[in-house]
Amino acid sequence: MSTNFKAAQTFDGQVDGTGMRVAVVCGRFNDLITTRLLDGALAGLAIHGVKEADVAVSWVPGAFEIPLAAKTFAQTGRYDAVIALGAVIRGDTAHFEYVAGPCAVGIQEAQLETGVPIVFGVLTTENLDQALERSEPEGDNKGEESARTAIEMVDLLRRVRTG
Ligand code: INI
Repeated sequence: MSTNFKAAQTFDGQVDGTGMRVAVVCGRFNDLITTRLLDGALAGLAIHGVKEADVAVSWVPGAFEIPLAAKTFAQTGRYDAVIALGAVIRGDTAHFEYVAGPCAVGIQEAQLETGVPIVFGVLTTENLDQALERSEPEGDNKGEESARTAIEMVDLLRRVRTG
């Protein structure tokens, strides 16, 4: 007999986060952008049923610090998912490579090691305009997308773990 886990997944953004507890780790660097991502994530969680009291928001200096903070939240066992938000903008600094790559790799390692979904809601863009386009208050917003991803992954993993 096959089990259709796909039935639990949706492709139209309809996810249900009722009862889920979520930690959000947000980078302060480029906070013009990251506050927009945070607003999007909080709105997305609320729209999909996650209670404000079940959301913990924490700020870190920049994207480089996100993996450690996210992993620490995941290890507590108090959160079903962690959403990592940040903005790494290439501009004309070579620092980009040293921040964006380790941030992505660190987040992936942290979620694989802890078994807790940690969503990569970190924008990596060439310039500020691109970052603004991906953090629209009423349109395309990586934070809002990350909220849906977190809920979908929690739901999927629960179904897989309980058979
Ligand atoms: N941090 C970011 O979140 N985005 C950036 O674009 C960025 N740049 O370009 O330097 C950045 N640097 C800071 C870094 O994340 C650390 O906070 C810092 O190096 C201290 O560890």
